[in-house]
Amino acid sequence: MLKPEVATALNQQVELEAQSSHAYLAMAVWAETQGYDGTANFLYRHAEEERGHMLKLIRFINERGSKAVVPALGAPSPYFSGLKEAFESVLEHETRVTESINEVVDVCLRVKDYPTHNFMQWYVAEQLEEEGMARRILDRLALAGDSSGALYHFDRDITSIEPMEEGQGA
Ligand code: OFO
Repeated sequence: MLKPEVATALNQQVELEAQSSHAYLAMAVWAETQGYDGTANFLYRHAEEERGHMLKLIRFINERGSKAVVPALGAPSPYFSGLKEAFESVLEHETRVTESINEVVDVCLRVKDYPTHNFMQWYVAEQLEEEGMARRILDRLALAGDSSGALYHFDRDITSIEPMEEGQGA
């Protein structure tokens, strides 16, 4: 059975992963309705990945004899002024997720829960990649500026970032 402080920290992480999935889903809808189809596909897949992160935590909590809590979620922001604002919000979000994962790891060390500490290392590595990916996307967007031609190419090419990220994350 998980120690109560570890179960609480993991369930808070479940909520944050669920919020991430929800936020990226809303962002995908925004991108699709703006005509950014490549970005929308990227974000729909990213929303699925975050749901996968949530499920992995839920299964772990239950397997360790505790009970996962399925959280209530608020509606995420449905509007963005452009791709730059959308991906700035992705980076902000991922930075928050990283901080939260580090806190879970801290709790595990404090109460000497080494199996959960070991389990969380997958998330530590995943966050490094996700933050890196968000930064690379923002770099590309900075190069594109306001040029509609460059943004068109960005939208067409964004999916090419994914296989590398997924391959590294698995
Ligand atoms: Fe990108 O948040 Fe999951 O781990």
